[in-house]
Amino acid sequence: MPAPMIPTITVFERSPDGGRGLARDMRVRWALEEVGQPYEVRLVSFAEMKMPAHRALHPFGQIPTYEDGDLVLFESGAIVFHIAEHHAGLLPDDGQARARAITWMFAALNTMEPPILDLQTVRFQEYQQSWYEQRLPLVKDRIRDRLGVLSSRLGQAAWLDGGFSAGDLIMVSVLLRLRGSGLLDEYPNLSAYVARGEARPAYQRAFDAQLAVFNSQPPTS
Ligand code: GTB
Repeated sequence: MPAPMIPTITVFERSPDGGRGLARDMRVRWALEEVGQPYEVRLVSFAEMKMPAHRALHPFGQIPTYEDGDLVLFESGAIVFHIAEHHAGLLPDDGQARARAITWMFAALNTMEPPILDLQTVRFQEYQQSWYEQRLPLVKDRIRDRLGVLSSRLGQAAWLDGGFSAGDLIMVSVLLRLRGSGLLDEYPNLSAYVARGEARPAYQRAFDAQLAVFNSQPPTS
């Protein structure tokens, strides 16, 4: 019997998040840990990401990528979906529940993540603009609109639709980007939801693995 393939993912050689697990390889690692699939990691520098060899895997020259035999994927959502489709544990068996879990994955990526990314753009790239002070509260309010709806929908449930699913995995990963903004603290049930995600053993293993990569790199001078 041939040995099972071990997928390889690419991750930042030195993540700009300082090992806080905010880069998008974290959601892929988490999914692989949830389903018990071992994986290998290839570290890439910012320069390597833009070179032809990496662009052959990821046209936009980013991380993460996923290679499993002949299959090459990019886009963290697509990678997590692929993992969830090919292993038990991240999508329900019931067809309708499965479709709803997939819907939550898209909601996290298409509805929640864009305004959250806007906030990062404003804070880290636009802070010297004359209109920064005017734009910041507008962007924060757009996030509050989304968080308010999500908070009402979640209520006191542990997860978005029954048991933990890939929808929760992506949603928690997206909401984690708000840490430090104070916005999540305005919605105690969402803060507790994110904490529940982080407390999962698979999340912890994924977090420790990405932190180990960060700590293995020599400090920049
Ligand atoms: N839509 C794609 C996906 O979901 O996979 C987006 C991929 C993406 O943005 N990758 C980023 C990247 O490769 C890393 S995660 N950037 C390098 C480049 O574009 O040249 C984004 C990220 C970066 C930094 C932090 N941080 O410092 O906290 C967090 C997240």
